[in-house]
Amino acid sequence: MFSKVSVIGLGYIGLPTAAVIASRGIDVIGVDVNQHAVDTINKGEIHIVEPDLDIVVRSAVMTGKLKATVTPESADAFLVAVPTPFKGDNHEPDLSYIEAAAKAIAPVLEKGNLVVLESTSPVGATEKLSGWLAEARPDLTFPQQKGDGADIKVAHCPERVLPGYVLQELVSNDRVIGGMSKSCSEKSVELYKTFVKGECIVTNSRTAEMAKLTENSFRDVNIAFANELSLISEKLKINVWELIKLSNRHPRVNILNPGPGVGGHCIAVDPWFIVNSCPEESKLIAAARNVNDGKPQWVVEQVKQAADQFKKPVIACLGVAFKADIDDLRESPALDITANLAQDDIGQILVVEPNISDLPNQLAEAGVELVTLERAMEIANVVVVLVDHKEFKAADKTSFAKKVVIDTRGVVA
Ligand code: SAJ
Repeated sequence: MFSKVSVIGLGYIGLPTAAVIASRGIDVIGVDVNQHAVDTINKGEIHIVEPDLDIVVRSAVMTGKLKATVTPESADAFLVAVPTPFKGDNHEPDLSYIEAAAKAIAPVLEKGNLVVLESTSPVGATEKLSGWLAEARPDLTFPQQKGDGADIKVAHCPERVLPGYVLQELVSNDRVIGGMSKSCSEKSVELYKTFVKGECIVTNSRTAEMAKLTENSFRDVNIAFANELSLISEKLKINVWELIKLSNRHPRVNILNPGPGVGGHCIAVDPWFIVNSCPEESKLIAAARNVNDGKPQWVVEQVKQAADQFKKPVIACLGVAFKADIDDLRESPALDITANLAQDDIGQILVVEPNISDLPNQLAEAGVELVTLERAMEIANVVVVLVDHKEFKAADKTSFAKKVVIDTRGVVA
């Protein structure tokens, strides 16, 4: 029975998870090092953007089921959802946030507690987390010492929700649960069953870690294939969108969409965890990463060539978010491309981004202007489609015919 659950890290995964668990009538203590985030949540408001999250958080806080704090307190279970970025040229995973979380919860751990790592992690991170807990609490036993009989149960259950659909996917997605022992898995399933309608599938912690990395690498490799086709098609004067549509008519072919590069905080990061741990064996995964990372610069070069045709180029960049129909600009190739164009001073740069009301400083300070689609189509001579937002898909395509168009998303093509 779980009457009190603590969620460590109240970001894009931790906050929705905390709110959903609270909505099931369980007391939830959300812990974050960011005092501003804690204060915002305790007012029933949110500091991140995700559809309907504001409603669920407000109701959880108002009913007293969700409380945020900077200091961990005792609970039946602890879910750790902190960032795991990479550092340095070798893309080494940075586990410092997990280590800090372990040190923060160790003093309040009690016999019978469950600790679940949800952060996307390199293989072996859950065992490391358990090691840090054991170091801090020699009075308790952990699965690496006592297996099923340990005082504290430890597991990995990677988050798999798609930004923009987090609240639905938190409940409906299947969960992979990797306990450090059988009893660790069983206790975790019991916890997840309180709010997950999908299946909870049990494995060990290392396989669960690798499963998450594999999912995002699968996606990255397949997007890289599409991006590589877009470079080849440009050279061979073939419309890549038509090419993919035709190839996908084969019953066993399903090519993804090329784009300006891979953005977001997951797909462009997670494959490096595999490459870093097995560089010799991960040649395809590393090559895919490099193809996707190289795409923004290729787009910049295409735009420069197009702008060269005009005396006074006016370039409209359609979209700066990292993918369609969201306002998230973090790790966005579209934003990078636009910033690069502005920096290189190749002409007047306009941005159309229906999901934001102010440009980020980086663009505003470089003289970039945020305009409506109508205005952009009036004055631009080069139009660069960087995001397939619904507004661009719905636009009258005849107006594009008069422009030089670089369409990285197949919206006009
Ligand atoms: N993209 C393409 N072509 C495509 C599909 C995507 O260029 O055909 C680009 C998008 O424009 C975007 C990037 O890839 O820049 C990533 O977008 P996404 O929608 O594919 O994925 P994310 O990063 O928003 O979320 C992913 C999801 N993983 C998978 O679909 C395997 C999500 O389920 C994970 O929970 C999330 O990563 C995560 O947190 O790891």
